[in-house]
Amino acid sequence: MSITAVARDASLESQFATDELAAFQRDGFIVVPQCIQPPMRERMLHVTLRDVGHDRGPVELEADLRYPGAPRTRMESGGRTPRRLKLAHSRDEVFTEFVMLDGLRGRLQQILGPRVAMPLSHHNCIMTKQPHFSSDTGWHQDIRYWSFERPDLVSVWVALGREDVSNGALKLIPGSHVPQFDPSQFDDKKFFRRELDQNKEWLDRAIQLELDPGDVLFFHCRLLHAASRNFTESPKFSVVFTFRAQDNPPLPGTRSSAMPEMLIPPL
Ligand SMILES: O=C(O)CCC(=O)C(=O)O
Repeated sequence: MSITAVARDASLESQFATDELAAFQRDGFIVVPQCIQPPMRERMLHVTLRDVGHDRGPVELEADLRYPGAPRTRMESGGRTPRRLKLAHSRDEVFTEFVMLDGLRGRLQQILGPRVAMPLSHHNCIMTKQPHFSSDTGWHQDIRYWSFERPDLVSVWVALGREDVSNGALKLIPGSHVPQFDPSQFDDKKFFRRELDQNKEWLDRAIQLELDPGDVLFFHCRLLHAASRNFTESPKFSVVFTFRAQDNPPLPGTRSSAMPEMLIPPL
């Protein structure tokens, strides 16, 4: 299948066209090429390079998750390789500027309704894929460890550089945000089981995403996605935030309600 993508100068627009919104509802994702302009992307990259490798701010290490390809302990070679710089929003005001962009707020309001919030407890990170020590992420839905009244959140993924199969760009299964999968279709870590025939029907529909610097992917929290490790000699960086409708609050006493949220002023 071809990826539905916005073709105009998307950074100057604040809305999806009708067919673009329909594509998001149908596929569970849409890419807005060049959704942010180069100066904002460069500032995000500057913050990333300032913090990565300097143990600045909270970091998730590849060795902590031990996905295939990751160092098995923090002590071995590559054991300090970061996987995500957490709490991205607190690292620089450029991220508030990003969230306040008309082109982001307007599009999120079309998907989620007029009042939008950004939970700081999920994503809110700069994903990194480093040469040699990055890992493969299995097929999963982001909602698997999130707890909200409705499983209806949207994440926004900003490519700070080129992303393709060589450096571990996302793979997506269009339309997989719609069905109610049975829990038995997932393993004990809530990864979609590749060996089941009923799952293969879905896995056969997977597409490989390619993003250019400044492109923004909007994707639904139930969309099945995966990614390989980075096979190149250059790191890959992506900024990721998650949004919900204000009338879809986190369930009390869960990880999803453990941190404050940013309420986004309507456009
Ligand atoms: O870039 C990757 O490996 C996948 C990241 C991802 O899907 C996630 O953290 O939820």
